[in-house]
Amino acid sequence: MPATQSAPPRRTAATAEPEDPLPPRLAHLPARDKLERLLKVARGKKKALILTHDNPDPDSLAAAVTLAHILERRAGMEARVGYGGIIGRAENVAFVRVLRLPVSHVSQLDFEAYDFFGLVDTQPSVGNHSLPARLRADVVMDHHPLRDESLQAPFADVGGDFGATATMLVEYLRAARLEPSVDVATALFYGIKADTRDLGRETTQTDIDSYLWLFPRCDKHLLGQIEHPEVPARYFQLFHTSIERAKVYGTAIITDLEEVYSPDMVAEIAERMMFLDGMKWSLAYGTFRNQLFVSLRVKDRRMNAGRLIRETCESFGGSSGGHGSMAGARLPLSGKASQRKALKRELVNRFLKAFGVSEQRPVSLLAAQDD
Ligand SMILES: [Mn+2]
Repeated sequence: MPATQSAPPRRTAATAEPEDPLPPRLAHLPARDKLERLLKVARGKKKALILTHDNPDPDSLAAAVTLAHILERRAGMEARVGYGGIIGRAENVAFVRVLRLPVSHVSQLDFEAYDFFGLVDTQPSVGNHSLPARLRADVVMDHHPLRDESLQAPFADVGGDFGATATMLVEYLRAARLEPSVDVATALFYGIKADTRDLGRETTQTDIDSYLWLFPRCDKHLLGQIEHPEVPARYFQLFHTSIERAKVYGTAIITDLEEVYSPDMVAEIAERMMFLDGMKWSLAYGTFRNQLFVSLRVKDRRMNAGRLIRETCESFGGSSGGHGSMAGARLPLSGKASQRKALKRELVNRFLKAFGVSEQRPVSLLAAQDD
């Protein structure tokens, strides 16, 4: 991705004090150099809090736990991992339980007790994390496309050729000559596996190298417990609802899930619906705690799901993020039921237009004909 390499970091007069220069872009430096810079930024700090994005996925959790581990072992800090939202998908619940990952909900943490903050698999300006606005992230590590604001962090390793943030952390681990525990190795392995869908989606050679390095170090039995978890009855109930409500518009499938028991179910269903024959677009949305969660999947390689969702949802407020083939947004919902309904209708219309199928008559998935 040379696009992230060429332009020097933007700086304004206000941020250009000589004692506080913006750090260089790190994505393409050798891991040893990046590690050295990381440890330099951590020097003199005592307690680190590493945050995942809200409603964290395995990639985010594995990366956060590994960064905390590196800071403890190589920077002599005390480090904890926190997350906002909920861990909802059955696989992700099993992931945290089976691997006994030391992660805490932000409601259990006192931000004042820390003097060092990290964000992984997200960036300060993305908005899908729980770092209070008054606090600055000291470290940002994320494989998603760089947001310029991230360069204001003392240490920002963002972008680069990685299908998962876990892949980036494997490089740091190796540069630090740290041998991960079986639990951490399994977490990283599953993080890469899940984010790249078994190395079949937006995967680079670095992901494959990390995956192979982790393979002999991880516990396949535990992995099996994570990948094939027991699920609650409401999981099937929600799937039932989603199949009943899904509508096909030519090459797009759109699913209104109403209330969901966990925001990441929206992503799971968008993903599953994409499997329908002939689909190029899958959009699912559902409400959780007064927010509308939107998830988009795109098969067309020329399209960028992250950009599309940002452009489509921007004016609704809230936050959005994503990359080539997958993206998500969460929008604040307020007002009366009729206003919420109108917002959803407007949202769907915008997407139909973006998909180029606004002229198509919708067909219920249950009535759709196979070719
Ligand atoms: Mn990720």
